[in-house]
Amino acid sequence: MTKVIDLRSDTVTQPTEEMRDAMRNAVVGDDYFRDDPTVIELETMAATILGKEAALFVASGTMGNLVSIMAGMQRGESLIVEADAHVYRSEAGHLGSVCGVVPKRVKGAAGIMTAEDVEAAIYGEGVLLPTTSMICIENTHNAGGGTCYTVEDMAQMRAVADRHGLRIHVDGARIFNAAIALGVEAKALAADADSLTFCLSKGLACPFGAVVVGEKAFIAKCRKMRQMVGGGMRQAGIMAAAGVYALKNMVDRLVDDHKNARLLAEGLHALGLEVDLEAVQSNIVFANASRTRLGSSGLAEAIRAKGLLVNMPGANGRIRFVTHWEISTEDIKRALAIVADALSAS
Ligand code: TLP
Repeated sequence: MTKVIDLRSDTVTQPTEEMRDAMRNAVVGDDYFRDDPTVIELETMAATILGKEAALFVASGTMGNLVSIMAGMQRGESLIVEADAHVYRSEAGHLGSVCGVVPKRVKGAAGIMTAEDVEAAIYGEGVLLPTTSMICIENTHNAGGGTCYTVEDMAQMRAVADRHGLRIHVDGARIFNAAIALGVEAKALAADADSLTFCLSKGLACPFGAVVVGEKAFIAKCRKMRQMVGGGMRQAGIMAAAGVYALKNMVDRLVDDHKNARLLAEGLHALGLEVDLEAVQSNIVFANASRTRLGSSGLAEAIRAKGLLVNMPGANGRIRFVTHWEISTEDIKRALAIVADALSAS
C-alpha cells in the first residue's frame, strides 16, 4: 500500500521506537508528592535549555498558556495578542471563560507585531479602561505561516514591557523551530520573556505534553493553577520520558523539516498556487488555491483522495501543510506530483 502523506500538522507524529523504549523504561513516582524523578529530570532540563529558574510539565500547549496567563495576570486586566494568535482564536476561548482577561488584538505582518504597534495598544490610566498587564508573543507564529520573532524583536518588546511594567509570555509551541530557523539558541529567544510555553507533542514528536518555564515563584503559582484546572499528574514520568528523549534527540533534526517545507513551498508556487514565500521560515506552508479551477477546498479534497492529507482551508482559502520527522524529501516530491496531478485533472 502506498504511504499516506500526512501534512495536516506536526501533531500527527508518532513517537519513535527509541522514544517508546524510553517511556517503557522510565522510572516513575507520584508527581503530586514531587517524587517522580523523570518529571523532575524533564523540568530541570527544560529550565536549563530555556535559561529559566524553573519549569512545569503540563498536558498541552493550551494548558501551558492558560496557567501562565492565570498566574501572571489578574482577572479584568488586558492582554496584548496578535490578531490571529493561537491563544486568541484556537484555545476554545479560555482567555474570556477561564482567565477572565480582556484581549487587545494587534495585527502583525504575517503574525509578527512591531514593538511600536504593541506599545500603541497599551491602555492608558483612565478609570474606564482595563489595565494592560501582559504581552503575548507567538513564536513561531502558526497562522502567520511559521514566522519567527528574532532576538532583536524580543529585545524591543522587552523595552516596551519595561517602560510600562508589563509581563511577556511567549507561546513558544514551536520555539525550537524558531531557534533552528534563526540559528540561535532557544534560550536567546526566551531571555526577554517572563514565561514561555513550548510543546513536546509537535515537531518534537512526543505523544503528549508541553512545558512552562519561568521564575521559581511564578512556576509555583502555575503549579497551583494546573491543579485548579484538573491538570495535576501522578506517574507522569512515563510521558516525561518521551520529552527528555525528544529534547536530546529531536531538536537538531528540525532543520530537515524546514528544508522540506521550503521545497514544498517553492514547488506549490511553481504550480501556480499563491504562496507567501517570505513567510515560509520554518515547517509550515500556507497555499491558496482560490484562483485555480478547483478552488482551495476542491484541491484539498482532490489530493486527500490521492493520499495527501492537509489542513482543510478556512474562510480565507488557505490550505496548511506542516512538515515533520515522518516526512522525507521523497514524500515532498510525491506530494507535489499529487498536487500537480489534481490541478491538471481539473
Ligand atoms: N496547534 C495545533 C492545533 O491548532 C490543532 C496545530 O495543528 O498547529 N500554540 C500554538 C502556536 C499552536 O500551534 C498550538 C497547537 C497550541 C498553542 C496548543 O497546543 P496543544 O494542541 O498542545 O494544546
